[in-house]
Amino acid sequence: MSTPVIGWIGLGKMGHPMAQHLVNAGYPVTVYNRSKDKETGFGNTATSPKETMAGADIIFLMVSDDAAIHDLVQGPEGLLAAGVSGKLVVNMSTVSPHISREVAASLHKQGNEYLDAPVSGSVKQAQDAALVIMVGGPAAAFEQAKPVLEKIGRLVMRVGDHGAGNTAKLAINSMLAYHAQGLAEAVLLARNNGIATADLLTLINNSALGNPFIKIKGQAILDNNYAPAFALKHIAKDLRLAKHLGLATPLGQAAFDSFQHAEATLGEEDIIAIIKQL
Ligand code: NA7
Repeated sequence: MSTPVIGWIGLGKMGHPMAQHLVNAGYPVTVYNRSKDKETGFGNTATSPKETMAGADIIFLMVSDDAAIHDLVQGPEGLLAAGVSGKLVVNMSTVSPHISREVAASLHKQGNEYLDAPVSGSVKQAQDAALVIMVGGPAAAFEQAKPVLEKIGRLVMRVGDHGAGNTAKLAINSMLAYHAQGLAEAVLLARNNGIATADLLTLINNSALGNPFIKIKGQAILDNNYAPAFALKHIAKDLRLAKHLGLATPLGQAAFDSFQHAEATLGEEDIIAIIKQL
């Protein structure tokens, strides 16, 4: 297939570096973001999702949540309003499997294809093109998107049909919530009993429990730096979505309660800001 024309919608903390990789790889890319200031630096911009859809072969979405997808797809200036066919929409946002299946069905009616392709990894992995990308949707559409996704991720894997990528992502992010809360609780237990946080983190990072997440978030606790790499409000959303999938285990319920409670005051800070609530 000749080089596909790319439409990219959503230039937040994740979407911006991801779209930039596709520009750097030589794809013709047109971007759209609701707040126009975030489009600065990109050559080709569209005035609406509808225009983005009409002008591209593969249209990527990287936005906050189900409500954003609903607006961008069904809205008066949304993807469906373009009334075109033969396009592939790849939704990389973390959303519910339910909305993925709904959007896939609406797009199919017009003769378009859809993949859910959420990512594991945060801003650093997005900047390094090292995301782990899990895909739900038909194999043929997957093969079409794969070469483009490989410019953004270090692993691109199809796990099933529409919604399967979202389901895998929610399982992973429930575990992410346990890691964040677990690290915070261990630091507090040690600190309250006279162990320096720096010492505890050195021990953890040299043990079997040391991993990139614990290393980065441990450093954030030491630096008292809660600027969002992965905003706490996003994990609160993911746990709500996971609950709809049946998350009701002891850890799952505890993490759900903890992050819902923290969202009102700490939602705009990083996930590890959960330590401030505890
Ligand atoms: P950010 O940095 O909070 O960015 C969110 C993006 O979503 C940003 O481009 C927003 O546009 C856009 N957005 C949000 N709501 C809407 C609506 N209703 N319509 C159009 N566009 C919207 O999030 P991240 O980049 O960190 O995360 C993106 C996804 O990856 C998310 O699913 C995470 O869970 C994982 P704005 O600039 O506000 O106009």
